[in-house]
Amino acid sequence: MNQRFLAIAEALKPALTKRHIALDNADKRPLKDGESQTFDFGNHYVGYLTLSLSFQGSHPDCPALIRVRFGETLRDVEEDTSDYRSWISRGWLQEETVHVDVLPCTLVLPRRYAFRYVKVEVIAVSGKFSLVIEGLTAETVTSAPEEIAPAGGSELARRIDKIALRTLSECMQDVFEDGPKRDRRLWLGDLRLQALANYCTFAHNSLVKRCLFLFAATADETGRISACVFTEPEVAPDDTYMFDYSLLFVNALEEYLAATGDAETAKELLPLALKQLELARSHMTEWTVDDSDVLGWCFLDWDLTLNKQAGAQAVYISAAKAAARLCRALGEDASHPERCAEEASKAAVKAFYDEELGLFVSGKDRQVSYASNVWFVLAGVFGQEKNARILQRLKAFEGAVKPVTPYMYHYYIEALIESGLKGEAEEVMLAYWGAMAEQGADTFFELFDPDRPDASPYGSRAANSYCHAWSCTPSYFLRRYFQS
Ligand code: RAM
Repeated sequence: MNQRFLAIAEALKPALTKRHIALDNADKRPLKDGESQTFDFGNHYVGYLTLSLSFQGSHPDCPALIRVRFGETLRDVEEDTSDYRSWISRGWLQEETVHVDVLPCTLVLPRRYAFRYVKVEVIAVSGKFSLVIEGLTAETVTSAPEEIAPAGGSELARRIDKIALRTLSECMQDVFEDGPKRDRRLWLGDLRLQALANYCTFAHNSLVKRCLFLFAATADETGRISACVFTEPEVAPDDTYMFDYSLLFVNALEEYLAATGDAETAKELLPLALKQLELARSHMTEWTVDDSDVLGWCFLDWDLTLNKQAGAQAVYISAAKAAARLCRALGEDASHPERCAEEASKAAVKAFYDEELGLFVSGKDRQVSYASNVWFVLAGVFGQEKNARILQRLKAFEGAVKPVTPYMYHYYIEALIESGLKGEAEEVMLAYWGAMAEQGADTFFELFDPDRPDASPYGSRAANSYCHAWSCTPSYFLRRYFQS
C-alpha cells in the first residue's frame, strides 16, 4: 500500500450532510401475526432508520418478532424473497428480522439502507396484544453539495436530469459508490462516469481526487490497479482485476486534469497510469489482445454472452490515446503511448475489422456486438464518417449483441455524438432513460433492458440495484451536448 497516496486520499474524506425525515403513521393500525404496513418516503433516500413502536391490548407477554424490509422500488418490498436464488449473496437483501423485547420502544436499525419504501411485517406477537407503529424517522446521508441548477430542455429531458442528479447524489458518500444498496463501494468503471457527470453538476472535485488516490494507493506490487476498492474497516483493494477497468484509470485521470487543471495530481499519478498500458500487454500477443473465456477478465457490459476480445483491444487504444493527451498536457514525452495507440490500431483493423460486414467482430465465433463496435468508434481507429457508417450498420445488423446496462448505453451515446450523430444520440438517450422514468424511477437502475424488464445477470431481480451511479450520465450529456 502506498502510504503517501493513502494519506492524501484520507485527508480528502468528505463530511456527510445529514437530514432528518420524520414520517408519522396517522393510521396506527394494530398489527397481528402475518399483517404488515408499508410506508412511502416519497423519494429515494440513503440513510439510517429508527422506528417508534408501541402496542395495543394487554401488557405484552412475549417479544414482538418483526421483519423490516427496505425497497428502492415498491416491488422490492412486495416480492417474496424466501426462494431467492442468485449467485450473489442473499446478504445484500435489505431486510432485518428483529425481536422487540420491550414495548413501547425506539428501535434503531443497524445498517445504512437505500430506500423509498419500508415495509414492517409482524411475524409473531401473542393473542394478548398487537403491534402499533407510531412513526418512522430516517437520517439521510450524502456528501453531495446542496441542490444544483437543473438542466434545460424538454419536459422529459428535465425529468430525466432530475432523476439522474438524484442517482448521482445518492451514490456520493465517503467515496463515489457504485450503488448505495449494492456494492456500496468504489469501482473504477463507475467512477469514470460519475466523475464526468460530477464535473458539470456538483463539481465535488476533491471527491474524485480522493478516489483516484485510493485506487493509486492500493495498486499491487506490480502497479496493477484493482477494479474495486473497499474502504471499511480499512482501505483495501478487491482481488478483482479487470482489463478495461485498470485502463480506464488513464482516461479518468486525463478527464480529471481537463476538468480541474490540477496538474500536480496528474503528474503524481501519471507513472501509474502509464503502467496500466504496460501491464495490459500481458494479455496481448504482439499488439493484439488475446481471446479469453475467463469470466470477468474484462467487463464492458453485464452480459455473460458478450465476447470481450475486440472491445478490450479498443479500450486499450482509447486509454493509450488518453495517455498521450495526458503526457502532452503535462509537457511530457508522449511518443510511447502514441506508438501504443498506433500499433494497436493497425493490429485491430487486421484482427477484428470485417471488410465485408463493415463491422468489428470479436472472438473465434466472430461475434458482432454494440460493445465491440462502440468502443472501436470511441477509440477513433477510423475517421468520423466511417464511424458513423459503422454505427448505422450496427443498428441494422440482426443479432448484434445489444447493451444491457446504462453503463454501456453511455458509451453508445458518446460514440454517436463523436460520429456526428448528435440528434440520434439524444433520441436514444431520451428513449432509454425515458423508459425508466416512465416506470416511475426515482433513481436510475444498474441494469435496464427494455425488452426484458426482470433481467438480472445475478439470477434474481431482487439482487439488482435500482440506484446505480453509472446511470447518472444524462445529466452530463444534457449539459455538455444537448442543451443548446
Ligand atoms: C457490479 C458493480 C459495479 C460494476 C461491477 C463490474 O457488480 O455493481 O457497478 O462496476 O459490477
